Amino acid sequence: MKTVLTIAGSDSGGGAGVQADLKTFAALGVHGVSVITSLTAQNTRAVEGVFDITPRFIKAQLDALHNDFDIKAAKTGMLSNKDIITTVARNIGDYPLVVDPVMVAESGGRLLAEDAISTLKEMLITKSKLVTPNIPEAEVLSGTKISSIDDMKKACEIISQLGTSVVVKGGHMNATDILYHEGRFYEFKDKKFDFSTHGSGCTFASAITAELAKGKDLINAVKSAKEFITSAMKLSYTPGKGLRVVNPVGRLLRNSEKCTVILELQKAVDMLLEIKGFHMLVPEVGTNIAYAVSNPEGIEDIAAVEGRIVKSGVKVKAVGQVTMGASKHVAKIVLTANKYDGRIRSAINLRYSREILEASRNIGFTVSDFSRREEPEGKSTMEWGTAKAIEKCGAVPDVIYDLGAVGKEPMIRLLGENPAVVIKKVEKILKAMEGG
Ligand code: PXL
Repeated sequence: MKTVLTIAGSDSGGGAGVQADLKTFAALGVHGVSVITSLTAQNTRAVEGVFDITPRFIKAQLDALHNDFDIKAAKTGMLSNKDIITTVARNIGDYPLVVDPVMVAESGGRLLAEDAISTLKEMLITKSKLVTPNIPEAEVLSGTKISSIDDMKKACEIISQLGTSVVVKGGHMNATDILYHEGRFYEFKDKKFDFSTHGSGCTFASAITAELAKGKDLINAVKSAKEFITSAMKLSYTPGKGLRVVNPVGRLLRNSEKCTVILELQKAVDMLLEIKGFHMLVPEVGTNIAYAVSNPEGIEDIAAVEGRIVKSGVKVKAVGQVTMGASKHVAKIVLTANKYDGRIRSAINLRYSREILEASRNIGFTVSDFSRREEPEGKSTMEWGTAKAIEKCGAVPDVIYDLGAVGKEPMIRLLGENPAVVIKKVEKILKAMEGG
């Protein structure tokens, strides 16, 4: 593991500052060490207090780290005042430095004394490999007004005269970032979010620093960091009563959850194929069983069997592998049901028969239905039908069926929290049918 250093303030609310930096480092697989410059008494609504650490103790932290670690890259965030900047500049080591010229918190609190800006420029930015201002910060550092991409480029050139590469972040404008590096401009475009998030600047600079430490060149480090911050913003959340906070570990958790979902579903499919009499429940078009990650956003967040599960005689087999996005039909049922009840993440479709429905009712399953004849044009049948059946029932039922239409096989679907629960329902139905 490469060691990466953040020199920044603590955000007691956990969204920005050192807290965001260390989450980002962990998510990107580097060892994070920290020098804390200031404590803020802060939440998602406001900075309620600032307590600056003494320059002496900031030096003590730097010395302790230099005495032990081989630091590969460092970033600075909140530096609060002139003395802190001077201390950091005098005691920093000889590794690539990314300066995030933090001035004001997203909630509005001042994080850098007005009279410290020239010190930041002259003592620290001059030592940096990269400086990462947002538009208001770039206006202060360059002494220009920015309202276009050309203005951003002009500001880059002016700031770069301090002897550094510059990336001006366009989040306050059109979400295009402009990097100026060795005399050339690079544009990084992305989706513009219609909300702002607390901690995004810290996370972006930390991601660049981690990528530099891992050996990427500056252009590719910025490119990776842009992708990282975009997903951290997409997965942002509201832990308090104020601003949204970025989620640097969101993508990591999502990916690990996808692996768990695939493995669990694979196991469930193996079990399903072993159930005696299961072939009686498989429709002509085949069946599929789907399992979603928590809070799925699309069918790519839902695992199923590629090519479905099909029968020939009494033999039932899975055509392909369990993968994300392998089903449209059953996945849309799960997606829709999950919007009504976040606990529901799995479903299977079964052959329609009155016997199966009767068995379901006898067990005490809740049963609801929809009619394809009432379906409005231009809608996805599975989304519309699932919603219709749920609303009719007042909750997500165990069973949703429809009687089909011309060229459309009638169908039964079982829903549940996970594949194990759904398979239990399959087994109960088979048992009840045996008894009846
Ligand atoms: O996002 C800039 C920032 C940096 N450091 C600390 C902060 C903030 C924003 O609130 O609190 C400690």
